[in-house]
Amino acid sequence: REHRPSRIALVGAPVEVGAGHRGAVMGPAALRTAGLLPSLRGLGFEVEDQGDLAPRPLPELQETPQMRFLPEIAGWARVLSDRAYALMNEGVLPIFLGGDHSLSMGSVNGVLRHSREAGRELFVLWLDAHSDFNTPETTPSGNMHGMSAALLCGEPGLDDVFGPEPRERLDPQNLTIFGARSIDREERALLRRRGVEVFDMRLVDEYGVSVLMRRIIDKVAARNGVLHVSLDVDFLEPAIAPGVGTTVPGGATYREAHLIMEMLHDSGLVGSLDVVELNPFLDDRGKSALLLVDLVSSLFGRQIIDRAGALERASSLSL
Ligand code: 4U7
Ligand code: MN
Ligand code: MN
Ligand code: MN
Repeated sequence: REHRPSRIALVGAPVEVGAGHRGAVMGPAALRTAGLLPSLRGLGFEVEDQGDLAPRPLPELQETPQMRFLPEIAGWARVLSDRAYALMNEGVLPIFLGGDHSLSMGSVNGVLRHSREAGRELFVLWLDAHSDFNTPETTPSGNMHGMSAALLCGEPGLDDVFGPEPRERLDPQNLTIFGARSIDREERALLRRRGVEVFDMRLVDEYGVSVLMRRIIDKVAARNGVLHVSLDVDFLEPAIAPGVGTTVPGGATYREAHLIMEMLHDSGLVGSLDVVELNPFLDDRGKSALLLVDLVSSLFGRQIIDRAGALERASSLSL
C-alpha cells in the first residue's frame, strides 16, 4: 500500500483577503525564511520551490457582505486547483504555503479531482481550532477562510467560487476536523446534519492524540485511501504559535502536534499538505514559522531516533 513520493513541490499562495486580519500574505516568505526547503532536502527529498502563485483575475464576480473578496478568493481557488491537479498527476507531493485557509478550497479541489480520476479515495484531516464549515447563509463574518471545508463538502451558496471550472465534492464522511474549540452555532448544526467527524479538544483531552489518530489512520488504510492534511496554525496553543490572526486558547501542545505528524509519517498515507494562516506580522521572532518547519519535517520523516531501535529499547524496559 505504501507509495511514498520522493518529490515535493512548495507552492506559495499569499492570499490574505479570506481572513479578517491582514498579514498572511507574508506567510510563504516566512516559511521559506524559517528553512522549509533545506529541511526537507535534508530528509532526502527532491524539493522544488515553485515560488508564489498569483490569482486569476475574475472581474465578472462581485463580493457580497456574506462572501467578502469573492473575486479574489475565486481567482486563487481556480489557480490553486489547477496547480494541485497538475502536480498530483506528475506524482509530486504538493505543499501549499499560505496564506489564509481559503486557499484549501483550491488545493483540495485539485487533489480531489486527481484522486477521483486515479480511483483512490481521498480523506481530509483538518487540524484547526475552527471547523471552517460556515456557508454564506451561516457566516457571522463574511470571511471566506471560515467556509473552505463547507465548500469542499459541496454546501450550496458557493457555486461562484469555481463557476464553470471543475468542482469536486468531498464526502463529508471523509472529513475529520481535529482540535476544534470554536464552532459557531449554525455551523455546529450543519456539521451534525452532514455527519462530519469532529474530534474536538475535549476528545483530545479525554482520549489523547494517539488513540484518535490511530482511528483516522486505520479508517483511511482500511479503504486504501490517501490523506490530505490541512494544518491551520491556530490548531496550536497560542503560546507556542502566536503568529496567527484567530488564536483560540487551549490548542495542541508542542508534543501533541509532533506526535500527530510522526504518526502521519509512519502511516505513509499523506499525499498532500496545506500549511495555512501563518501571519508573520503577529509572530514573535519567527517562532511560529520555525515551529511549522519543525512540524512539517516530522511529517516527512524527521525522528528523534530510529523507530525500530526505540521500540526495542522500550520492550527491554518492559514498557
Ligand atoms: B480559520 C469564524 F466567526 N467561524 O466564520 C468565521 F469565529 O481558517 C472564524 O479556521 C473562522 O482561521 C476562522 O468567521 C477561519 C468566526
Ligand atoms: Mn482554518
Ligand atoms: Mn482556524
Ligand atoms: Mn485563522
